[in-house]
This record gives sequence, C-alpha cells and structure tokens, in this order.
Amino acid sequence: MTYGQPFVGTDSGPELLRQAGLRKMLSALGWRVEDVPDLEFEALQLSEKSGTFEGNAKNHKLVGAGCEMLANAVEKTLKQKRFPLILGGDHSIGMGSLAGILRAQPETGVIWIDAHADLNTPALSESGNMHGMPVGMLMEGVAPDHRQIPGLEWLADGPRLSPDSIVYVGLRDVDPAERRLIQSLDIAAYTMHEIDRYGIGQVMEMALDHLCAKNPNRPLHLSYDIDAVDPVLAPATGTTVRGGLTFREAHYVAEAVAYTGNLASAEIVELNPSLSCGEGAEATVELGLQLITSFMGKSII
Ligand code: 5AB
Ligand code: MN
Ligand code: MN
Ligand code: MN
Repeated sequence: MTYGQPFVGTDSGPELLRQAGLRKMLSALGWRVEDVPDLEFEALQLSEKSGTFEGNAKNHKLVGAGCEMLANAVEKTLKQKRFPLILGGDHSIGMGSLAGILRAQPETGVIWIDAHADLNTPALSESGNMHGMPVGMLMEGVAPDHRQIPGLEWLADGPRLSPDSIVYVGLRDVDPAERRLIQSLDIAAYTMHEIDRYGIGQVMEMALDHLCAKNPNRPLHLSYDIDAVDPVLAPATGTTVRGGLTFREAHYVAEAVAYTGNLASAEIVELNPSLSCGEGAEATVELGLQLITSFMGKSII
C-alpha cells in the first residue's frame, strides 16, 4: 500500500523485509511461518474524490479496497488462533488491521508507536492523506459515516475502538484537531516529552498498565510506525520528525510489549527505502527487521 500518502516506494517494505531474512529470523525464534503473498487490490483505477462525504480522503477507493482485504485476512488469521504479522505499506493499512482485529477480538488493547496520532478523519485532515487516519476512522465518537465514503462502506457496521483501548508512545507531531480529540476523549498519550521525563521504562509500564490493569490477559495489538524512531536511525520514511526514539528506546518498546506475553498481532509500517539513498535505506530496513525480532520474542540473554 502506498496510496495513503504521496510518495512511491512504501509498498516495497514487505519485499525488502523478506529479502533481509525475515522468514529465517522468525523460524530461528521458534515460529512456524506461513508467508502469504502480498494482497492484490490495485485493479481499481486511481480514484478522484467521489461520493458526498465531508472533507478529503485521497485515493479512498483504493485504500478502502486494500484495507477490506486486509481486515478479512487478519480476522481469519486470528480466528484460526494464529498470529498475523502485518507488513506495510503506509499506515492507512492500520484501518484494515484494526477492523479485522476488532471483529475477531473486540477486547483488544492497541499500542500505537508513532510520531503522529493518526487520528484524523476526512473532515478533520488538512492533507487528505489517509495514512494519517487509521485510528480516527475506527474510533468510537470520531469515525465518520463510512456509508458516505466509496470504498469504505464495508466499515460502516463494524465494531469501533474505544478511546481507552489505545495508548500512544512517541508522539511529537500532532495536528490541532487531533490534540483536541486526545484531550476531550482522554486518550492515553505518552509523547517524547513523557519519555524524556520518566524514561522509556516507566512510560511502557504506565502504557501497558493503562491497557491491562483490569484484564491482565487482554490481547494486545502493536502498530509500529517506523517514523516513531529518530530520523537519524530511520531516515527512509515519508514523514520524518526530529527528536524521536533512540535505538534502545525503540527496542525497549518492542521488548516490553513482547514480555507481556499478550501480543496477539502486530504491524510495522511506513518503511520507504526509495526515500533515502544507499545506507540510509538499508539501515532503515535493517532496523525494521530488528524491531520485529524484538517484539516477536527474541530474548536478550
Ligand atoms: B503517519 C499528518 N497528521 O494527517 C496528516 O506517518 C501526518 O502514518 C500524518 O503517522 C502522518 O497528514 C501519518 C500531518
Ligand atoms: Mn502512522
Ligand atoms: Mn507517523
Ligand atoms: Mn509516516
């Protein structure tokens, strides 16, 4: 998926992670792996805005078609008691992942690691880029009427994410409308400021506690946007923001989530090797692979 944002190349993430040895690494950790082929949804024409909805959502038909396929695949995988490891692609795919997860396991808690809140909707977004909308499109009290948005009609009657079922870690570039929603809905957000103030250890403890205090066995979904990591370490992504997670902070987040034993699904998104030449691209893919290794359960000793 690249249609949720303006740059070409985000869709090569999965192939580069495979080439970098993802399958072998997962097998070495003890996973039995089925590598399903990439989802094909591009038979549709690139769409200009159609429908009567308020605001802007670029490529809504294509993004909607891809997300619908992903939602079905994720729901099926979870119902088979298997672990969907979702490779992006830009973060608009989060809509598909969340929709499928909520259908299979509505009690899921979501950990959103990102420089951005991705809480926009077509009416709120200034860019119209759908990679900034995956959380907003699924959240109770925020989501628009999907019946008005061609390509997204399938989302109209699905379960919604409750504002207390998500925690953000790593935020540092939040739009004014998103900030108002985070405040009014009282969403747990650990920005870079809290990470500086409390340290990543305490932040992850608070974040996981927020999701799991009432239900220690709650299934968790990790959505890892590589732009959460500092652009010095992860330059090959479309929306870099300075002042991000360090190498160890980025890994600590993944390790802390793995140590809960509750991780039920995960996605890594926004790798775009074509946006950085040579070493930067390779380093970003390598970092992505290492982060996957950490949240899929690599133990340090
Ligand atoms: B990403 C912005 N809030 O809506 C918007 O990379 C950026 O998936 C969205 O986190 C970034 O266009 C989306 C300005
Ligand atoms: Mn994102
Ligand atoms: Mn982001
Ligand atoms: Mn991005």
